[in-house]
Amino acid sequence: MTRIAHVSLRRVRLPLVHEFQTSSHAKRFLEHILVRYESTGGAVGWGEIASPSGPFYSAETVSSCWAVARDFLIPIVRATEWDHPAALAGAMAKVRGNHFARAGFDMAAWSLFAAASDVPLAAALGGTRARAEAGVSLGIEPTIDALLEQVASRVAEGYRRVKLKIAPGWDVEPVRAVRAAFPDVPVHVDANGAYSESDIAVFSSLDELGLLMIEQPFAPRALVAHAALQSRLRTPICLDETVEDVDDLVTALRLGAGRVLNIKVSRMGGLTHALRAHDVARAEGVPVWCGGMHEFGIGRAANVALSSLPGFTLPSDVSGSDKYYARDVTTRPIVCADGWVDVPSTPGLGWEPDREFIESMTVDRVDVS
Ligand code: OSB
Ligand code: MG
Repeated sequence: MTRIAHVSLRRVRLPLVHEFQTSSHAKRFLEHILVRYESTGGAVGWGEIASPSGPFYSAETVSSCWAVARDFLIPIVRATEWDHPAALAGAMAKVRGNHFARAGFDMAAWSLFAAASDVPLAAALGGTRARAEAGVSLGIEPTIDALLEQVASRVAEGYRRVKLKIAPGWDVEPVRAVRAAFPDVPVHVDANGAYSESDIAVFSSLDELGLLMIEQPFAPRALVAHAALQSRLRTPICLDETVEDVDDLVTALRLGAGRVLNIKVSRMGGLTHALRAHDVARAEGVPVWCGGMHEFGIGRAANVALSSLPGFTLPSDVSGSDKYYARDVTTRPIVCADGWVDVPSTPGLGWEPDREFIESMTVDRVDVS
């Protein structure tokens, strides 16, 4: 049985190498919360709470995660004895919602469990692939030329699929330009729920462009609208924000609201829940891929491990650390070579957190023993 003796939270701020435009503003740095466990037996685990700073992707923010972690999750973790990460996830499930916050704590349990069991995290999860196929996510650029430049450099780096963010006013025209300039590159688009049912014409046009998928066209809870759109399109709809748990997935599949699933460790509430979504999707014949939240090296390592599972048959958003950060929180960066990220075969997370660097970039801390 495992009992956690020490829990540390570090709110860490890293500069971004390429500022990206969100629906609200341009970002130049990101803050994520790193979670460190030490068990009574001396085993160590790390997790990452990769919430965006504002409540625009989900309802969570870095500050809401900080408060929920400090006031509710730390007490649960310190009071629970567990033999498997799923048991700790079960104890944390009495906290409603707050999936990003719970995901960081669940990830720390898995990385500790894998390290203490002397197996790689990927193997502990049931992963079977030696490498993860890497796609890259490109934000809204100031001009189409700037976007084409981004695509060219990422394709030259070897990325095997390009995802383009779209929003009203930045959709058919830039996507058509990318398809014309790079006809052989697999492309998909991600709307992050920015459209409504009155925008059907945009999706009819996108449907002609041979895209791999159209991700999250409508608002998260608009399941019926997604089903109606999917019935009119050849291009598969991929759900992201809509699916926060396995029940959402079952509902979406029953309604025909999508044909592909983006599994994010953060959005699902951790690796335990991501694994369950993978198993359900696989049983239903639904292809999945691993989405990202601009993770630092710890969350990114979990994404790589998850992507080694057999149902991850599409390229994941597992770019190298260098796409976002000049220096990552691990002693070695995560590297994407020729469009693939190797799944580590060393026990535990597979990358060593750089504690000195983490402390130097920390803007707030909590330590409970
Ligand atoms: O919808 O996939 C998304 C980042 C922040 C919020 C939403 C999304 C994203 C990404 C990031 O696309 C992809 C990555 O981490 O490489
Ligand atoms: Mg998305």
